[in-house]
Amino acid sequence: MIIDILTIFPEMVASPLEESILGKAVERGLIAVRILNIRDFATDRHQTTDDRPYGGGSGMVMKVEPLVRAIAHARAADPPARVILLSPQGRPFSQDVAWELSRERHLTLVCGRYEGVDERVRRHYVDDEISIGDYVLTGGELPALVVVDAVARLLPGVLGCSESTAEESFAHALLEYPQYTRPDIFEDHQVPEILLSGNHAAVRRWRRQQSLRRTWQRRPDLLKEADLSDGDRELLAEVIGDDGKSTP
Ligand code: 4HQ
Repeated sequence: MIIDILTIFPEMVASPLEESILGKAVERGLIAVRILNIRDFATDRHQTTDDRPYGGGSGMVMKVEPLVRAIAHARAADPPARVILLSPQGRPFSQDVAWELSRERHLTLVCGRYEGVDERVRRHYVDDEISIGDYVLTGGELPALVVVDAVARLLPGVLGCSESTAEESFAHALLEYPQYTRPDIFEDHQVPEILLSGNHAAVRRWRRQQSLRRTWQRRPDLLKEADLSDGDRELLAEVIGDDGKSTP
């Protein structure tokens, strides 16, 4: 998959793409990330990318010409890009949206700054608009990295075979069960006995029950979407009323 990131702060997005799983994915050619500086597409002497808003008011607006030239450059590639603007007004990003984007061959992520981009860019030159959440950031760069990270890990070969994204999508809508590693006792804190038992069926049951309980306690909204089996309902009934803080 080709991913372009259009930004006036290329250094802000570069290093996260060099580390760890994303860095490996790039090295192995599973994703090709091209960071394009919008400033390079400005045509005036000062390479201006922003200007004052028509109608007055505070802050600056990203100019239409450099953005449209940068987008045209990305679209001219083969295969042509799906162009996505990161903005609080976009459709909410989610695991489902990440799966959807993972099926594309070429994405172009447009990062705005200041008060945002000229409305004509949004209306006529962008295919999709995505928000990573209901809070206000200083620019679209961090949201673009969030999207790249969530999408890249779904591509075949990006994760080691131990972490299965298909399994994840199956279990989807439930929170993860608690994880422990050595030592089995740290200060006063014991790892739940069942995890040391070697009883794989009992461990599976306990983990499923923990996922259900956590989801019930912290994200009941997710539980409404999950299709629970009769067995799940029984597991949940056993632990409803637990405060989630007591030792399991
Ligand atoms: N911004 N999800 C303002 C965001 C944002 C978000 C991006 C701030 C664009 C101009 N983007 N700029 N939340 O807060 O995507």
